[in-house]
Amino acid sequence: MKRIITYGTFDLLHYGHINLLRRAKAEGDYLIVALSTNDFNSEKGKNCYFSYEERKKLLESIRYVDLVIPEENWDQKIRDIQLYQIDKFVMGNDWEGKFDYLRDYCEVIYLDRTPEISTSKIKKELNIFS
Ligand code: C2G
Repeated sequence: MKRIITYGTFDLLHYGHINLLRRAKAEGDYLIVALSTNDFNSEKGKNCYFSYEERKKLLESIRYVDLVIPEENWDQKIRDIQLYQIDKFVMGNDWEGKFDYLRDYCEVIYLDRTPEISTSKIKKELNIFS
């Protein structure tokens, strides 16, 4: 069974996120999403609309997602890959190259982002100031 992992905030879940999750799952059989906690989002400088629990519920309702775990810091990826016996680490290509160090532990794949949609664009167009 090929086990995949991906990381993110997934706030104001939109079809760009779904495109990523669908293609990540297509890389294997079991997809784990490491979801940024509220505290880690503060560290990332992201002001989330939905709480961790709300974002987790949304992700768990997606057919491509098999497990959601908390992402609490930048440094947990190697531990996660070993703990969950991950075969492939998948991220959108806005992160191209940033996680190549993980190639010592598993395959690293960067997938094209869905260009025309983003949470910040949604907030801007709905006039929600982050
Ligand atoms: N994404 C995408 N297309 C978009 C928007 C996002 O493919 N239009 C992808 C991103 O490339 C990422 C995933 O969806 O792989 C989640 O996006 P974010 O929630 O913005 O994740 P980010 O804040 O970049 O967190 O340790 C890694 C970080 O937690 C990544």
